[in-house]
Amino acid sequence: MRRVAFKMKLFKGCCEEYKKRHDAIWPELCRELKAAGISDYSIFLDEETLTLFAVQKLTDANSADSLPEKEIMKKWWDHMADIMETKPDQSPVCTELREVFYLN
Ligand code: RM4
Repeated sequence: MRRVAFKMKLFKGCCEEYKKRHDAIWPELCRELKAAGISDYSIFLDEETLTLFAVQKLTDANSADSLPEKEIMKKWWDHMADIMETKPDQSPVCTELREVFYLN
Protein backbone atom coordinates (compact mmCIF):
# COMPACT_ATOMS: atom_id res chain seq x y z
CA MET A 1 0.00 0.00 0.00
CA ARG A 2 1.26 3.48 -0.79
CA ARG A 3 -0.24 6.94 -0.45
CA VAL A 4 -0.23 9.44 -3.29
CA ALA A 5 -1.17 13.12 -3.33
CA PHE A 6 -1.87 15.40 -6.23
CA LYS A 7 -3.39 18.77 -6.94
CA MET A 8 -6.01 19.93 -9.41
CA LYS A 9 -7.50 23.36 -10.08
CA LEU A 10 -11.07 24.59 -9.83
CA PHE A 11 -12.54 27.47 -11.82
CA LYS A 12 -13.59 30.62 -10.01
CA GLY A 13 -17.10 30.60 -8.59
CA CYS A 14 -17.38 26.79 -8.71
CA CYS A 15 -16.59 25.79 -5.10
CA GLU A 16 -20.16 25.00 -4.08
CA GLU A 17 -20.91 23.25 -7.36
CA TYR A 18 -17.78 21.07 -6.99
CA LYS A 19 -18.83 20.07 -3.47
CA LYS A 20 -22.42 19.47 -4.59
CA ARG A 21 -21.36 17.18 -7.44
CA HIS A 22 -19.09 15.17 -5.14
CA ASP A 23 -21.83 14.88 -2.50
CA ALA A 24 -23.83 13.21 -5.27
CA ILE A 25 -20.94 11.14 -6.67
CA TRP A 26 -22.13 8.19 -8.72
CA PRO A 27 -21.96 4.89 -6.76
CA GLU A 28 -20.81 3.15 -9.96
CA LEU A 29 -17.81 5.47 -10.15
CA CYS A 30 -16.94 4.81 -6.49
CA ARG A 31 -17.07 1.08 -7.19
CA GLU A 32 -14.75 1.53 -10.18
CA LEU A 33 -12.25 3.59 -8.15
CA LYS A 34 -12.24 1.01 -5.36
CA ALA A 35 -11.93 -1.87 -7.83
CA ALA A 36 -8.83 -0.10 -9.20
CA GLY A 37 -7.27 -0.30 -5.72
CA ILE A 38 -8.01 3.22 -4.46
CA SER A 39 -9.14 3.81 -0.87
CA ASP A 40 -9.12 6.56 1.77
CA TYR A 41 -9.55 9.10 -1.01
CA SER A 42 -10.02 12.70 0.12
CA ILE A 43 -10.09 15.95 -1.81
CA PHE A 44 -9.54 19.20 0.09
CA LEU A 45 -10.14 22.65 -1.33
CA ASP A 46 -8.04 25.77 -0.74
CA GLU A 47 -10.70 28.40 -1.40
CA GLU A 48 -8.06 31.13 -1.62
CA THR A 49 -6.17 29.64 -4.57
CA LEU A 50 -8.88 27.22 -5.84
CA THR A 51 -6.33 24.42 -5.56
CA LEU A 52 -7.84 20.99 -4.96
CA PHE A 53 -5.56 18.78 -2.89
CA ALA A 54 -6.24 15.06 -3.28
CA VAL A 55 -4.76 12.23 -1.25
CA GLN A 56 -5.47 8.53 -1.62
CA LYS A 57 -4.16 5.08 -0.80
CA LEU A 58 -3.24 2.68 -3.58
CA THR A 59 -2.85 -1.07 -3.18
CA ASP A 60 0.40 -2.55 -4.45
CA ALA A 61 -1.50 -4.29 -7.26
CA ASN A 62 -3.58 -1.22 -8.15
CA SER A 63 -4.82 -0.61 -11.68
CA ALA A 64 -5.34 3.15 -11.35
CA ASP A 65 -3.47 3.65 -14.62
CA SER A 66 -6.32 1.94 -16.48
CA LEU A 67 -9.03 4.28 -15.12
CA PRO A 68 -8.78 6.77 -18.03
CA GLU A 69 -10.05 4.01 -20.35
CA LYS A 70 -13.15 3.25 -18.27
CA GLU A 71 -16.43 4.62 -19.65
CA ILE A 72 -17.70 5.73 -16.24
CA MET A 73 -14.46 7.63 -15.58
CA LYS A 74 -14.67 9.41 -18.95
CA LYS A 75 -18.32 10.25 -18.27
CA TRP A 76 -17.43 11.73 -14.86
CA TRP A 77 -14.59 13.79 -16.33
CA ASP A 78 -16.97 15.15 -18.99
CA HIS A 79 -19.42 15.99 -16.21
CA MET A 80 -16.72 17.89 -14.27
CA ALA A 81 -14.98 19.61 -17.19
CA ASP A 82 -16.99 22.82 -17.01
CA ILE A 83 -15.82 23.62 -13.47
CA MET A 84 -12.15 22.59 -13.34
CA GLU A 85 -8.95 22.74 -15.38
CA THR A 86 -8.79 19.84 -17.80
CA LYS A 87 -6.59 18.43 -20.52
CA PRO A 88 -7.85 18.10 -24.11
CA ASP A 89 -9.26 14.62 -23.27
CA GLN A 90 -11.33 16.20 -20.43
CA SER A 91 -9.31 14.52 -17.67
CA PRO A 92 -8.32 16.93 -14.90
CA VAL A 93 -4.91 18.58 -14.95
CA CYS A 94 -3.22 16.71 -12.06
CA THR A 95 0.17 17.54 -10.59
CA GLU A 96 1.62 14.86 -8.34
CA LEU A 97 3.02 16.13 -5.05
CA ARG A 98 6.11 15.02 -3.20
CA GLU A 99 5.71 13.83 0.37
CA VAL A 100 7.94 15.77 2.71
CA PHE A 101 6.53 14.60 6.07
CA TYR A 102 4.54 11.71 7.46
CA LEU A 103 3.45 10.87 10.98
CA ASN A 104 1.84 7.46 11.38
C1 RM4 B 1 -12.44 14.74 -9.19
C2 RM4 B 1 -11.66 14.36 -10.42
C3 RM4 B 1 -10.90 13.12 -10.12
C4 RM4 B 1 -11.82 12.05 -9.55
C5 RM4 B 1 -12.64 12.58 -8.41
C6 RM4 B 1 -13.63 11.58 -7.86
O1 RM4 B 1 -13.14 15.89 -9.38
O2 RM4 B 1 -12.53 14.13 -11.51
O3 RM4 B 1 -10.27 12.64 -11.28
O4 RM4 B 1 -11.04 10.97 -9.09
O5 RM4 B 1 -13.33 13.72 -8.82
